[in-house]
Amino acid sequence: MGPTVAIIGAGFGGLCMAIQLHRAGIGSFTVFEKGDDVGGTWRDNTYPGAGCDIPSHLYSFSFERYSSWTRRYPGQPEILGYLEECADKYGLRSRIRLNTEVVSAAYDETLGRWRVRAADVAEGRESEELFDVVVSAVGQLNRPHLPEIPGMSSFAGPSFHSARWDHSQDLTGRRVAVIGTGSSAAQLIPPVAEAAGHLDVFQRTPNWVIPKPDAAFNRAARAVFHHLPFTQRVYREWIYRYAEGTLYRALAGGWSTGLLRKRALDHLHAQVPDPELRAKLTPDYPIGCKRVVIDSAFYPALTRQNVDVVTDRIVRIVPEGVETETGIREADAIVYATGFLTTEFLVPMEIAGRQGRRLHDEWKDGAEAYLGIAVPNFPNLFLLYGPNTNLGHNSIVFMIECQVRYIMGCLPHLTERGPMEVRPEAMDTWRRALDRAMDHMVWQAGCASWYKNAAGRVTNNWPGSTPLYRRLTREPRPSAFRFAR
Ligand code: N01
Repeated sequence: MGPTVAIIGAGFGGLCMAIQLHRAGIGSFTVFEKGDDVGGTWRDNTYPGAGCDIPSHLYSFSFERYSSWTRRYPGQPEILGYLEECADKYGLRSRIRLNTEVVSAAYDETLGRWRVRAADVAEGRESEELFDVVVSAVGQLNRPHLPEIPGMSSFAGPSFHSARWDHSQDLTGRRVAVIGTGSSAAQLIPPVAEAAGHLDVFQRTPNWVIPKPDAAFNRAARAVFHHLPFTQRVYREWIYRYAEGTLYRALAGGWSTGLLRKRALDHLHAQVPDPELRAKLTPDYPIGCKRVVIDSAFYPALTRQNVDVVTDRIVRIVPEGVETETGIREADAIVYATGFLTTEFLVPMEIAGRQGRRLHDEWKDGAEAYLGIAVPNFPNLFLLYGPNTNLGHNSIVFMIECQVRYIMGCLPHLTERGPMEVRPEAMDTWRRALDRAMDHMVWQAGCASWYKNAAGRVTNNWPGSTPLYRRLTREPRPSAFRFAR
């Protein structure tokens, strides 16, 4: 039967955890999901053009390969469909409580179990249940960040965040303002530019952009993937190695930094003939310091007659549009493609460990976790896609699979020896190793990014290669943990 497990979130992480528990015959798990369906980020982000800039064959579970991907780079509906199929195939629907938000989890030391409180999203009614293990799978990019620009509420037209797209608004022929030029903006700007009468793109900092060599898989290619499954494995391995070999080395300051920079500058030159616009779009910080945008439609959209790239500082939002230091740019609708509250891990849940310690107090200087998975004083609490496990170069699904395997490896230990809690010494060693590795990475200096907290500490990214992470998480080392028995 095994321990009872509460999984928080039904996106890639939560579903992966649930599938592996199901496969291992550990039937007593419940997935809490505050949304009305599975899919996590792929349920939330429905803006036009939403998709993944990591190839589909890599951005999927290694154990659940899918021969019917229609494109090299999947669109949001296809990824969501994949996750829904996974939930159905493993019969997980009955284990997932939709529209149910975990508000708190408190470790009961007497019982050695977690008291998980969840609220019915519609009615607010709360209930509490006991679990042996809690696995948080809430992701890093689940809470939209709206900027604090004076006058935002005075705007006369519709305004919304990219991750909360208002599909009731028809932007055809309208004057649209998009604030922000990160990966979400780069994807939504081309279709919005095509529909809008006029589009103002408000860019605070230019991004490095490299091409996305997207293409449809024709029927022949799909048939090969379907009938010769090893070809999918080979293809996946090839993309994976490219990401590790070229992209990771660039982020780690290796020889490929110059190559990647040249690729981005060549891309800019090839797609933006106007030198004035090109100058606006040329970043002045090291490539990779912010997440590199991977897109081939973004620059062409910016060169359209009906699009202006506005770099004047935004002063305030006024009823008729966006006021910058040089005047008012009128708009009928505003899209905030302004990112997410990325460094506030597990917010707004209240998590209390031994002696009532609040996780958010423990993390007041920045979230951290041993292997990104375990936190001292929080027995039997495990994190998926936790602190320092984001990647700027490869598939997060890979990291999630490593973490799920590790947690599965912990279950026999905690079943046999009681609740397990990572030792502070193991955490200290881990922190020192991370700090040393971080020194080589491009994220540290030269730019602001969502990878860092207010104090400038990189709380989100994994500074090593993914093969190294896979090695480190291959199986739990019991000596790193304290057990109740
Ligand atoms: O958010 P971002 P995103 N005034 O934080 C600007 C993943 N993702 O949603 O750079 C004016 O990157 C801000 O400007 P600056 C991917 O990991 C993946 O685009 O801070 N502008 C920036 O331009 C990605 O990195 C896919 O100066 C303001 C933008 O808003 C992550 O999600 C697709 C502002 C925010 O960019 C987040 O991407 C999409 C202000 N007050 C997203 N505040 C895949 O394909 C913020 N900005 C896998």
